[in-house]
Amino acid sequence: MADLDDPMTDPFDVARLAAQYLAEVTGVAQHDVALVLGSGWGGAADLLGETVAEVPSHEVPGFMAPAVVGHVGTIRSIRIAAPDAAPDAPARHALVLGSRTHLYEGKGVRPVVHGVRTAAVAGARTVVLTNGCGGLNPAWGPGTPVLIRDHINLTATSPLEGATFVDLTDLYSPRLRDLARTVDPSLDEGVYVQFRGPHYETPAEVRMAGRLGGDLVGMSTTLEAIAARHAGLEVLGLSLVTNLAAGITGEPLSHGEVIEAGREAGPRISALLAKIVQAL
Ligand code: 8IG
Repeated sequence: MADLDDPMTDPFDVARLAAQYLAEVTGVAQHDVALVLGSGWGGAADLLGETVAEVPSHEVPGFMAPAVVGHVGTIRSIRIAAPDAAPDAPARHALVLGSRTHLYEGKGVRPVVHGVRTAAVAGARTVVLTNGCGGLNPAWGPGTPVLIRDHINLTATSPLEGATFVDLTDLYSPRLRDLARTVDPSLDEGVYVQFRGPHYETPAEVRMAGRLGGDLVGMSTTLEAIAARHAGLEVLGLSLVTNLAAGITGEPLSHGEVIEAGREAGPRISALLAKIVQAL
């Protein structure tokens, strides 16, 4: 079996196996859009449309079991409900990746981006990357969704191997950000800074992120966005601010607080995300 861990394996070969497996078990030959649901965003799947099939992630070639409590370990195929404005539009299908592998798990970069590569091979043209994160802007209280405008990758790594030079100008599609704002004109935008984690930042690191031009701090998304662009996907990034970043308020951060903010904001942001996907 093709193994992502083997440096001789082409990770796209494993993505092809995964996409083929998903097509077989879901009965959906082609998916149109993929979603990666991070902390707080899990409820969106139920609002998107009718679930056609649900598969435990670790049964799909190249996927790992989830490592974090509060993350859902399944991949779902969902028939996207037609938007009110176009009830007779042709059926579209979403591939919903309910768990992600994080760089901090120490399994390398390939597993981190395997989901978006699989989505690209499965036919997706668009990927929506969501996450829970810390916010630097005191006006963004816990529970505020923010569009990712750009990112700063502080992981010191890349999902691309060899001399693969990919343009990241407009990585986070201006077209899709505009479209999201047609659903909710109040959505703000920010620059997402990815740290490796799993520890949260020190207050000095948060100040550094701010001076570098960052607005949001987290432990995911940027490597997936790079891999998505490389694979030809148009990227929409949505962050849920679940906590103010370390040192902004002086209060300590807790994983419990993060989960609770996600739970509280869940129904509201899930409805927002479902409407955005229906409008894509
Ligand atoms: I949820 O404050 C969540 N994820 N790095 N910092 C980092 N990741 C996060 C944070 C945070 N909150």
